[in-house]
Amino acid sequence: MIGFELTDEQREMREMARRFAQKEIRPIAAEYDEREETPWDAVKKAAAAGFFSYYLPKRYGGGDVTDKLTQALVHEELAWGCAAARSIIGATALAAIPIVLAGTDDQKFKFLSEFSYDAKPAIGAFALTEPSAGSDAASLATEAWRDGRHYILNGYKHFISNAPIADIFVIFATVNISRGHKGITAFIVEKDTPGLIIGKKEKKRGLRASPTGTLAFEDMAVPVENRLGEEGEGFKIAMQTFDITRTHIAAAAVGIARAAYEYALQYAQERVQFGKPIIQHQAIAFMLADMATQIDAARLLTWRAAQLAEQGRPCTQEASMAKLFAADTAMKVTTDAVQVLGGYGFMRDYPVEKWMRDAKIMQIYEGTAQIQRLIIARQIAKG
Ligand code: COS
Repeated sequence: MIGFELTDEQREMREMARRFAQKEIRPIAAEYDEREETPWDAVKKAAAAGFFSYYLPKRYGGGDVTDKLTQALVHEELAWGCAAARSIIGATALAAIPIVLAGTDDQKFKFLSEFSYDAKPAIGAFALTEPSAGSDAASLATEAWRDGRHYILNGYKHFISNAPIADIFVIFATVNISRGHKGITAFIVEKDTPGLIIGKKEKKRGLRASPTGTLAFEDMAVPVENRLGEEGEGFKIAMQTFDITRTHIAAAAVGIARAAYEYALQYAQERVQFGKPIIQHQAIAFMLADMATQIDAARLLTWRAAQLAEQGRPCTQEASMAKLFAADTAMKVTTDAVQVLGGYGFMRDYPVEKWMRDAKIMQIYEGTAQIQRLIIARQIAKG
């Protein structure tokens, strides 16, 4: 039985996220994009409204809205407001979810509760990527040596979302590089840990209000009780996290595409050329028809992946399909929206070119489009 009806709770949460995005995020999006600054005011308001913690279990201070489809609805709305603001919240979830999946009760109490302070929540960062380990995450080289009650970490990470502003980091390092992915181990690290060096903030094409940066670890001592899972379990923890968060990215991509489509549709209804609104020219009408169809298809793939994850069923393939299709849709729809607006679309006085810049990273972060195809291909080959 396939149902497309949302429950009252899901509709309510979507409405709340929509109102928040309309009132608090969309109006400031262009300004913070231009200044490449973190929109702290919106971040604080988002925390007060519960967007940093609604999905965490009540036992650890969260809002207990653990339903994955509801999470997808929220990510779509927040990204509709501004994909950079959503990314600050999403990258924090990317650090919190491995703790939900693999943390001990003590770790959950300590760290998930910090993500749940509505007054000033901890910002999270997930540190996997290295200069020589991007798509090939298992080849990471940051090392962790056991020394009594501590691990000593040395290494370097880059392209880490939220790194310049994070309070809590989930860091992946290897305890034995010769063991490949079986040596990778996850650690929870607090920002004032000696030896943690927060490096330069990257300059980016899109998502410019969401800070991304580098991290270095110089003999950074991490207590054994901050190891997440067992030695060698880190890679699987990362992959299981992606099974959930790739659906968040897919939903965010749908949100960006919807923003651009709505704007282009309204423009096409108002803009008159050759004596009639341009939507009455088939060239434009068919572009809008394709945009609407692709957005619906991307959303349905996203909802399916979220629903499977919610039911605790395997969803690796479906999450990758959703992320792949939704990210490509966001890129195509935003590019076409610029085209519908013509010269206006190219100008920074209009929001469409920002959506096009923001869409690009959806095809790259949390696994490129090519990696999603690799995952799907491996899954279908397995049968
Ligand atoms: N859930 C649980 N376990 C998983 C899994 C999943 N979704 N995906 C893989 N694994 C397990 C495999 O079962 C395998 O375990 P065993 O050795 O016990 O059989 C192990 O992890 C290694 O898997 P695999 O052989 O597929 O690893 P690869 O090194 O070939 O790479 C990809 C896997 C390419 C999928 C992975 O490196 C990846 O996702 N890369 C992209 C990284 C990324 O998204 N970076 C962005 C960083 S955050 S912005």
